[in-house]
Amino acid sequence: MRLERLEVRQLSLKLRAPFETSFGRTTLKQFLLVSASADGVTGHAECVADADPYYLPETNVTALHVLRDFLAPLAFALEIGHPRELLPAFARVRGHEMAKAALEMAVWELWARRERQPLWRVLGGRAGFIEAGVSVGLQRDAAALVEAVTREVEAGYKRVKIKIKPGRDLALVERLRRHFPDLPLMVDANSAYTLADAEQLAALDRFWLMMIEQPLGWDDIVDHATLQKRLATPVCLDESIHGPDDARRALELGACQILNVKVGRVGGFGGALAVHELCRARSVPVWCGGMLESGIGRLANVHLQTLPGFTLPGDTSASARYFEEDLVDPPVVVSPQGQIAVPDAPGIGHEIVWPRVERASDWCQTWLRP
Ligand code: OSB
Ligand code: MG
Repeated sequence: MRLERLEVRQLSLKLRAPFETSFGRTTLKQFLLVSASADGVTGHAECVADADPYYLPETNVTALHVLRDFLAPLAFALEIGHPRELLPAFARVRGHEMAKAALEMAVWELWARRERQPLWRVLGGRAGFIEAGVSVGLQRDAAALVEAVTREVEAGYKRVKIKIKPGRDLALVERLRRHFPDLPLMVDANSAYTLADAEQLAALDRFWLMMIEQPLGWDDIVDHATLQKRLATPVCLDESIHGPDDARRALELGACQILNVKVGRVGGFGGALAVHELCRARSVPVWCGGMLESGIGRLANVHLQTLPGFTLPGDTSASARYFEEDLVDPPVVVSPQGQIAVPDAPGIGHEIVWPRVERASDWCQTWLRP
């Protein structure tokens, strides 16, 4: 298969409510949508870069630059025997995993549609359901947090993650634990602490959390290893892991006991499959993170989580938590039992509603194979 045409557009979708983490507050979800065409079939994927470099260094502008000037020419030159070949073909480009992933995932989606198979099948997963978890942003105060978590538990979510940062941690967790003693609960700090906070973080041990996600530096695995030795609570890495080599090094150092896999952070499905394999071989649990994706990226995450190593519920929740009107029809919904049905139609498996995509588009560029 040879790619004939690539289309990249930027979309802006208003979030129903601001999402706040230790690194900032998002009110508008602004992202690139990549469409790859060959043999009269088109595949689509969402880029998880943001407008700003506050989670990781890539932005929509760097992703556009790297896609247009480096990745698109490499992809057009490739005779594609399987989508697994994309990531190795991009190897000369260092970093820029989110840009790589967007193009690579669009080719996987195209591949699945061409074979008339759901994405889960070409990825090697299974049909059925996945367990949905939810990520609750920083709230105004403890009462608002209890209210927000109550709403999610009542909606059926089986695992709740809350965002924390210095000064908004122990007391909130303590309060939540009083209301929900048995709830599978975890916290995500998005790199808001340093090793100097080790004692404060160790105080979380008495709340039997499932894990603490990325407490220290966004690019660190050494300090996390030091911290993990001082904590009973498992550390989970997110920001620091950009592929199987990072995962292997982090596990060898003892920097974490659990890994968050975000396809966009590890260069695409090829990277995600490799991290998944590595962790499975070592019996290290993985789960699928989220980046406030629209239905297009959200469904890609649903399919990925049908792989056997995804033994913990991820951060994939219902479209309606974030968007008034999603770009896919039907939207992603969560059952009262806290599950999401895995679609069986080709590709991501739900229809993309193009008039909505057009309405949300800021601009669109088309590149043809030279
Ligand atoms: O650290 O997992 C994170 C959102 C944006 C950037 C980073 C993170 C998150 C989330 C939200 O936690 C997960 C979601 O619901 O998509
Ligand atoms: Mg995280």
